[in-house]
Amino acid sequence: MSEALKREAAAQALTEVRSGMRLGLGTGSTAKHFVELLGEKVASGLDVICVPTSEVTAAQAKSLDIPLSDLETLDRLDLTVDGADELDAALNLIKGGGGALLREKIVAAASDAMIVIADGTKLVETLGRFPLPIEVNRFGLGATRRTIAEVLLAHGAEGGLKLRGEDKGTPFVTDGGHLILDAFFGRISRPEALSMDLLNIPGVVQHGLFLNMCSKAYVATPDGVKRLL
Ligand code: ABF
Repeated sequence: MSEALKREAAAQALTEVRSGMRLGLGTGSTAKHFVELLGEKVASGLDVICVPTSEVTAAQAKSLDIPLSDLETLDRLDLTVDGADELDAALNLIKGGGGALLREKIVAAASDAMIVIADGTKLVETLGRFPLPIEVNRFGLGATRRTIAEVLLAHGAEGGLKLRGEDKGTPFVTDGGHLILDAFFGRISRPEALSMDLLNIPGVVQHGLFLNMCSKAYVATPDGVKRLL
């Protein structure tokens, strides 16, 4: 989908930002447009304080003189604006394709509201076409991988599990120093149960299912930006 459509979705989300707000800043190419447009507003006097969801977003925000803070200083945020890899009609999400899911989920959970901005290709009837990112601790990876594989089979995933970056010779390492296993489901029929089963595995740090966290979405399509509540 075109960058212009992503930018339009970002611009719509920006209309919800007011001076004095404490914002979570998302990660990914669509969130990048939001941060850029926010920087323009800050340059014209918008007074916000922001917590980035990745080192990449932090660097972009700093380059735009967007005031930054952290969740030690700000215990709550008013709004997080972030991208997604998939979203369904209930605004449940798969995130983490960019590898930032842990900080994204921490920031979203500390926010009173979360708006997702995405292009129309992210809308699905049932989550799972996009591989589910699972952030895992390096220690005991073999045991963790085996246990996750058992959980996947129990949830009907036949597509297996891949260590992100393995095919390139070096595993991807997250901002938090963890690894990511991508789980190929095809469709996730019981997301709440899967979420709990995965989080019960000691070596799993977090996963990319964002359930009941998103309150609104701006989805850009060739016919314009749709608002989903
Ligand atoms: C980030 O946005 C990630 O969780 C997700 O993978 C990504 C979507 O990227 P894009 O906006 O580039 O499609 O929040």
